[in-house]
Amino acid sequence: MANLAERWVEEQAALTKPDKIYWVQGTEEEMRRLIEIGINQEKTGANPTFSELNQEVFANSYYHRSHPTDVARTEHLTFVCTPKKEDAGPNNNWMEPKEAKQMVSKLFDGCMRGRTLYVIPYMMGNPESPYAKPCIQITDSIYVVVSMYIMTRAGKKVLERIDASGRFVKGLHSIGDLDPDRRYIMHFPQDDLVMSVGSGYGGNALLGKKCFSLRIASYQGYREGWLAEHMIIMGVEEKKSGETMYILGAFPSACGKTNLAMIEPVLKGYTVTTLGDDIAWINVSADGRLYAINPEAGFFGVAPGTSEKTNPQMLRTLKSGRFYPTLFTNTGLDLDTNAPWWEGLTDKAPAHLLDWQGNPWDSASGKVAAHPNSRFTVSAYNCPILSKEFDNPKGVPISAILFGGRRSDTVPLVCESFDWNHGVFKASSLGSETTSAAAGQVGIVRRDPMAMLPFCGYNMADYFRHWMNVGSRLKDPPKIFFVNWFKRDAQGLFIWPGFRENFRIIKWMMDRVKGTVPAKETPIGFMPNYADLDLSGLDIPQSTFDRLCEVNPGEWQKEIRGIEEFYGQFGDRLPQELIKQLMELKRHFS
Ligand code: GTP
Ligand code: SPV
Ligand code: MN
Repeated sequence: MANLAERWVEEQAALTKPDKIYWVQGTEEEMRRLIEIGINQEKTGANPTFSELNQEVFANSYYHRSHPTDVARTEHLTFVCTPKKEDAGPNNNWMEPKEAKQMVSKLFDGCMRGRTLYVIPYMMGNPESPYAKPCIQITDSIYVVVSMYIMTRAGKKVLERIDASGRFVKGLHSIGDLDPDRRYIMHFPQDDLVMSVGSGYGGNALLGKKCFSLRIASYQGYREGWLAEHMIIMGVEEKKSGETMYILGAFPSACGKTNLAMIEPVLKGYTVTTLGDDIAWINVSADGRLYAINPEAGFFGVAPGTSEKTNPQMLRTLKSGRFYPTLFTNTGLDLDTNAPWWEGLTDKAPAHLLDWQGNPWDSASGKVAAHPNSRFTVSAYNCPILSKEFDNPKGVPISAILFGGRRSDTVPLVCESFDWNHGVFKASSLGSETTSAAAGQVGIVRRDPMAMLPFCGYNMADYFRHWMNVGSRLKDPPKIFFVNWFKRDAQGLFIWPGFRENFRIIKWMMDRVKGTVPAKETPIGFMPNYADLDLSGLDIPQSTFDRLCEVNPGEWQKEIRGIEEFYGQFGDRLPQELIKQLMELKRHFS
């Protein structure tokens, strides 16, 4: 009798009817071969799947141009299919599971005719970790295969693990015909199953990432007592004491996680190491502390804005090419050097540039050369500051959690919550301006609790309760902080310089965790005194600081109305504690 994995693959092949089935082994030599096929034979829309880039500028790198309508996650086509609609919650699109499977099965029927079906066995998490999960993704896209090879621990060894455990997370993926009208990203939390058709874009197509490690895993965590979060994991070592503090940070898509995860401190005496830039799985240990692992093995990061000045460690990572190939998707292309280019990489654009769609770029056109959501895909092992704890099966102990959003007004530069439940309340009501990481209007404030609105695989009211339950199991819960790097002045310019300067705020948070600095109590939490922030070398006078830290009653009254409206959708399911917290906040501003 065929084993579990083979049987499932056979069933999917019977549905999708590929010409060939190929089981990915996970070797470097194999990836070279697949990239070659992507260069010479396989097209994505009108373009070859890959073209080789200048290996002297970015070693071991390849260029990919997507279909022009397939450039971001499509949240309106993403569904959580639980038997009961209430269990998916108002935060998810919902379809009845049987109906959903029938509907997408029609799109999968025969969709791989003339194509090869690739079977990718992969692990999320270091296989040595008790928290790691074996998975299989099926796909008909070579771009997806190579991306999964970079982003996960892929290879046939995983099959032994599946045989031993009898359980794996299933992902069926086809790019279909890349038509947005026939695109669906369907999650079946009860079946550990994702079915995704019609897109080759990261979060829609690399099913180990948002689909499994957040949507399905958040539900697993809810059932099993742990958390799957849209968070970075960073270590900050104080050179003097040799001590390292591990910090988690959640920000919505394209709001600064990757940059913060590998920040090069502007203050002397500290070293930052990176453990993750997008996803954290967080467990409560026997000693009542939070421990986090990053289930991923690579970074799928936003290209625009990445430069020697803003994120030097990422540029080093991208130039390394040491362990795995690096992909650039939908950036511009410098015709003179055959190197990728994006807005912000250099002050001046190259003289001869193709835009992300392959057309000659005209600097006078006012259009961008790189798509705002153009991305790189690069192995974490190529990062020079990867933490030596990256592969620690247990994860790292967490001392602080920070949440941030993109807000032009209202939300101050930094604020510390009074305690765990207050932190959960503030995180549950977090607002952020939308970005180009998801299709739709950009710059609209929406509630994005814990930066998980598009990624929580169950009813968020239950999720908030779960967060409070986790807190009640902790001996000495980490402090929870809120930051906003994106406050703007009347001209629309960012007031805070951001990027590497953000370390000054990290330093203040660490001082607060250690209890070495006092803070001001305000209705929304504890805030820094001007004198306690190290702003040396920056031109930030007290008046600018006051603007960055302003708590404006009018703005907060509006904020409270937004929170009330958001909470209203959850009815009785919303924990009473959150309503109590909201009432308390309201009392201060009425
Ligand atoms: P996802 O991969 O979508 O989850 O995004 P992310 O949260 O990792 O965001 P990332 O660090 O890639 O940053 C997104 C955009 O914001 C990039 O264009 C950055 O250059 C820009 N950015 C990051 N940090 C800052 C900051 O401190 N200030 C300002 N003004 N921009 C920033
Ligand atoms: C995000 O949108 O939050 C990302 C990119 O990290 S994607 O993997 O496409 O979701
Ligand atoms: Mn993300």
